[in-house]
Amino acid sequence: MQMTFRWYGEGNDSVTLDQIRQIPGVEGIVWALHGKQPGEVWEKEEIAEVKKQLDRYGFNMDVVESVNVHDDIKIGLPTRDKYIENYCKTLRNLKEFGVKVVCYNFMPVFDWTRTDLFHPVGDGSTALFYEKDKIVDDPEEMAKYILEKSGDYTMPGWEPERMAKLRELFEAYKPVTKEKLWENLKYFLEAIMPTCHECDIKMAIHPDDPPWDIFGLPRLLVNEESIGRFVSMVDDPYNALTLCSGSLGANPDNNVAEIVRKYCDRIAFAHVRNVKHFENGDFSEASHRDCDGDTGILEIMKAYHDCGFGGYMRPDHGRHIWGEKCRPGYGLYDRALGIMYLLGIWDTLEKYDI
Ligand code: CS2
Ligand code: MN
Repeated sequence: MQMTFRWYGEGNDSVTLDQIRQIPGVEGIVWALHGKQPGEVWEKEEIAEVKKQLDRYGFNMDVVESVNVHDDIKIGLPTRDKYIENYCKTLRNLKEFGVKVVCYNFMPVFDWTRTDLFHPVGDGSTALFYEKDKIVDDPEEMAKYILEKSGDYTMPGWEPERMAKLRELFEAYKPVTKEKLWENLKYFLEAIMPTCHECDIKMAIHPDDPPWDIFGLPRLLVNEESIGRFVSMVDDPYNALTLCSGSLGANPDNNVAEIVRKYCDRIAFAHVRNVKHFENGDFSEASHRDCDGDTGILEIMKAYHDCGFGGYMRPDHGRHIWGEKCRPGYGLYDRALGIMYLLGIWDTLEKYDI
């Protein structure tokens, strides 16, 4: 297992590389060109600039999160082939810099959705929160709220330019049923697999968050069954998973550790995040400590260890603690605590062979 840390880039993150370097055990930075629109080619000079920054601190750039997929590909429009071609160009450029894993998602319109970005946890800290009843029919309301609350930083998938076109986007997705979306995902993957082989880059899909249909939009990767469908639909080692324990774990019916055991050979990238459920279906994100949530962090780490997981791992969303001003879910302090907890479990499993 190789520990990594997500960083949004210079001038785009409250956390610095110098700070990340002081967290024990971090070998690589999970990065992206956040200024790029889906469908645009990532140019070599732009990638080289990030490499220069990471090299200064001895970090690798093996994992990208995310190269976003253009809506025309998800919707299945004729223009998708042009965007697939651009995607392949980006993969070829990334290969030049040694990138091994590209994380992406196939969620229509929105990336992850929460109803409160700074919900009090009860100990003075705040965390991302999902209140079922607050999911109103009007996604524009939600977008307005999220944009207002995310402060100076734009969150991936919730860019203001994108939100301005929300109604149009919803209209465009109208004919896309769940089955159609599966078909479009298959088309995309089959088209890019040869380039992935050529470049030795694994495509690692991130599950949908939350793992259920939302605002009438279909969601595909939500449980064990759908993950099974995904890996067999394009049965290729380069068609891989970003196994996000928090996304899947938002549904109490999902046993994430079991999913890890079942699909470990296809997991290229592990996101470890803890979630606490409430009886009415609401959930809150929690510290990475096992007993602070219901995701089963110890079981999950044991599952990875038992399977001899050799891929990349990162702590996922953290709480906002000690008054830190940061991107929602992506502060320094709680994710650093998370890393120490995860590495503590891992080192113990390694040393005592349990
Ligand atoms: C999220 C997502 O769970 C997560 O890691 O913060 O924004 C995630 O990066 C994307 O869904 C991956 O494409
Ligand atoms: Mn995740």
